[in-house]
Amino acid sequence: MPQINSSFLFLFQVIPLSKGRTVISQNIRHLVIPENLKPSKVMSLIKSPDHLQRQHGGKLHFSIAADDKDGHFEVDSSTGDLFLFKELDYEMMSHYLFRVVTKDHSRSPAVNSTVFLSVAVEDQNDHSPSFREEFIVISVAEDTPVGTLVHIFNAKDGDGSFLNSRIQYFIEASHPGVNPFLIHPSSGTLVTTSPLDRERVATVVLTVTASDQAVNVTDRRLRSLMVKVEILDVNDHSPTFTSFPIARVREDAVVGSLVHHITAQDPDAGRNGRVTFSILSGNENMAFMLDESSGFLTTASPLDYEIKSQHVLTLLAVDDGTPTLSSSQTLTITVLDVNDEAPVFKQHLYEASVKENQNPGEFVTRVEAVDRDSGNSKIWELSN
Ligand SMILES: [Ca+2]
Ligand SMILES: [Ca+2]
Ligand SMILES: [Ca+2]
Ligand SMILES: [Ca+2]
Repeated sequence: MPQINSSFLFLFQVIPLSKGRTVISQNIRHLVIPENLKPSKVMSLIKSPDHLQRQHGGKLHFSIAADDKDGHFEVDSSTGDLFLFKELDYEMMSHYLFRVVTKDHSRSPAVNSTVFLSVAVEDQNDHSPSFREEFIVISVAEDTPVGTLVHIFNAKDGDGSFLNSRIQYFIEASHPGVNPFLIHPSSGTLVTTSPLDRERVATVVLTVTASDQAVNVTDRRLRSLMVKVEILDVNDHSPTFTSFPIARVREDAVVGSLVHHITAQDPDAGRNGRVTFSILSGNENMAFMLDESSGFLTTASPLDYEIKSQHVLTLLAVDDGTPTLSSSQTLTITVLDVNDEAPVFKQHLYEASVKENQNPGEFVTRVEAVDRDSGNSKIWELSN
């Protein structure tokens, strides 16, 4: 009889057989084999086979029951050594149960005995976690509240047992300090941990790593995924005027002359930052025209310092977001006087008389003329 390790389970069963006195004794032997074991001898089913064979006159014959052969295990027919013949794969098959039949030809009729071999394959960490892609792009609006779920990572690990396929995640940002995201180590959910601002950081590149949890830390396998997070713009800035709120224009400027270049800034992207201009109020008699996209303010009709020396316009800058945001500016335009008025005497005719003996330089009369240009009212005193 094969010598059996004390930890093995014995199952003896006597079955009445039609073929006379053949006795089949059944027992089960359990063994555990790591899945990465190279084909080799696994064990001896019989302690000291030579001795046993001598006892039985070399007439013991071992074989795996024909129905149980699947090519992974072989038994040496004379020594009873069990060989692993083909590599195992826990993920394909984690357990084998087969019978080894021993025929003792030294007796007549031959006596058969059967051993059940129960082979548990021990999982090795031979699969790495894997992501479906190597690079992904995800996008998130900049007004996303803190704590919002942005993405769920789901790496798979082909190992069959719990820890070898259990995955833990961690992330690293390509620019340290610029990482408004956190990943849950076991669920793989990516959430925002601080407010986003596209105008400050428009793109965050993360490396998401999945690691299995093999018992030996050195056996753990990792796989990484590059993630580009695009922060999508939200219209969260109003345009702000950058042009000076004061302008000057000569009163004789021809119609269409450039008065001022109105400019504004809006840091939002695309339509959210596209600014157009308009005159909200103060453009009496349509004196000025403002090009809504270029911001060029030109004269639209002749100016007259003497009629109106200062124009105060309220300008509006509006972006193209949804909804739109706007701001206004008061622009003061000073009309510069030009000497475009001839002096006009207050009287058509001045009469005066001069004595013939009057000394040169003595007062004769006073004539007064008015010039509508600024500061040009004059009084002349005529003297002899
Ligand atoms: Ca694994
Ligand atoms: Ca495995
Ligand atoms: Ca805007
Ligand atoms: Ca924005």
